Amino acid sequence: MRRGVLVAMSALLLSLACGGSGGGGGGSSQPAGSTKVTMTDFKFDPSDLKVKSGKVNFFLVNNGGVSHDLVVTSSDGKTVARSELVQPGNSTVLTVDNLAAGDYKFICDQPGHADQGMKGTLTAS
Ligand SMILES: [Cu+2]
Repeated sequence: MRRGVLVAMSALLLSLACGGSGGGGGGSSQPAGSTKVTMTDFKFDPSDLKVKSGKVNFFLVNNGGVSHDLVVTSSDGKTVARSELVQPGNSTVLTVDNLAAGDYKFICDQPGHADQGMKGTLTAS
C-alpha cells in the first residue's frame, strides 16, 4: 500500500517535471530541483551537501578524466544509495526515494578514489 502511494507520487512528480521541460530526459541537462555534484580527479564539488529529507535527486557530472560514482552511506556504514558509474564527460541522475533526516557520508568507491579525496558529507534535514 505504501509502495503504491510512493509510485503514484513519483508519477505525479515526473509528470510535473516533464510539463515544465517538454519531456526531455536525455540525461545531460540538470533536472529541476536536483542537487548538482561535480566529480573530478579526485574530489566532489561541493563536498558538503545539504538537502531536504524525502525524495532527493542528485545530478552527477563527471568533469574528470576517469570514471567515477557516488555512494551514500549512513553513519553506521550501511549503503543508502549508489549511482551508476559515470564515464568522463557524462552525467547521470541518482534518485534516493526516501532519504531520512540525518547525517550521511558519500564517497566514490572506485579503487583508491576515496583515499585520494573523493568523499564528503551529506546532511538531510
Ligand atoms: Cu572516483
